[in-house]
Amino acid sequence: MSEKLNSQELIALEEKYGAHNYHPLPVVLSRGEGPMVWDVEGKQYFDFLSAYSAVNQGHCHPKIVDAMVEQARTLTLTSRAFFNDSLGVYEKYITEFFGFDKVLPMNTGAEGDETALKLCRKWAYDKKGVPENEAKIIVCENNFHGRTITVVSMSTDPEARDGFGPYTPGFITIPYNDLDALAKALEDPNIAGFLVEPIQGEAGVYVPDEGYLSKAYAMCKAKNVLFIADEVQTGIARTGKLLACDHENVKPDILILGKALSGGAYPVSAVLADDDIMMVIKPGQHGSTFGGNPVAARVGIAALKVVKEEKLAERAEKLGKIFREEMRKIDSDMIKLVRGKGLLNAIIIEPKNGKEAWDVCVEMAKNGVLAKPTHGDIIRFAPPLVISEEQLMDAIDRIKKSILAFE
Ligand code: IF1
Repeated sequence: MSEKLNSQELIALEEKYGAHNYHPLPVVLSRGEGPMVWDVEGKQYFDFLSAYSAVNQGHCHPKIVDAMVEQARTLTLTSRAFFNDSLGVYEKYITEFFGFDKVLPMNTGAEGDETALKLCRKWAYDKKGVPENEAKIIVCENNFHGRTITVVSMSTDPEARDGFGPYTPGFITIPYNDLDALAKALEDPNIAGFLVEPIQGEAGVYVPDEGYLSKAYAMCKAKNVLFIADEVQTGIARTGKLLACDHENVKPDILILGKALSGGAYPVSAVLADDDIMMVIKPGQHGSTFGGNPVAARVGIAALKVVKEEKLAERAEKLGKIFREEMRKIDSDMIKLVRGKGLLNAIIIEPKNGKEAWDVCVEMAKNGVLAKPTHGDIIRFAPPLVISEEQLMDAIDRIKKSILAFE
């Protein structure tokens, strides 16, 4: 039996045997519970990334893990060649939970976005009368919808996109939070849909102006264009409402969910729509080996139940306000801006004495808080929504101490 490997040895294994498609902070985690994680040496951290908002219900939530283990011991996968006793129960639960006629179950967020793109194009040809192969979908600059070739074909981020051509055609890019640009793009009769993140997470928690979503939705309806909300990161209570679209009472024509749909226990994603859209996909036109498998179904139900039972949206709303207020009190010229909604927040870091966001994150890790910079100068803060107010204040003190260490 090999003795327990330490962090350095485990990092060396990933360095030698794993693709170098990430540059992680030098922290090796081995256990998680609620808002806390522990590294191999036993050091405890507040997790302020939540696996990019997949662990909203907290690490290893007992109700979610129990549901997963019980189903995993019973029946894990049937494929969709046959029915099973979990999928229909989950489909009823999730469609009633979010208020849509139907759901198409997939596994990852990117698959959810790809599914939404196929659904939108098919609807355009079958229902809107757009000429075959002419459908166009409007997307926003600085979007992030996943890593597949078609999804990065929509990206404006050279790091995500360059070197992977040739690209999928049929996308029109407009500035985010710009209704005039949307109005102009909507003049094209072959526009099938508008795919948008209600808050741009990867772009640095870019919150659009009040009214942007509801006005954009109305403009799409006026032009018979589908409004497609990618709530993979902003959904499932993260921004203080069940969905970020709920802040403006917008019901998207197509809703994409992922990440916290499983509480981080298992890959579960979903595309929801009403019959007039969903029924354009016929048997054999779309699918996935694991999509809608029994374990995903039971995990999805358990994860959504926790959101309601523990009032996670209300918690995110209340604690998010406290977080932004406390961040804005920090007396440091490194903090250029604090922005966010619910418990999806970010600070923009002004480099100081050659120190930047990465250095702040390394210092925070030393002080027991884990977060990671995006786009160089932005630190995103997204703790599990189960964090208590007392724990939040403790973590805020550690964040303050870390930032003031550079004064
Ligand atoms: C990575 C980013 C966040 C997403 C939205 C779809 C997907 C994501 C709005 C795809 C995924 C993840 C991917 C992960 C890091 C993380 C991320 F930094 F990449 F951009 F959260 F902002 N729509 N986001 O945020 O879902 O296929 O990954 O399940 O690729 O490094 P997925």
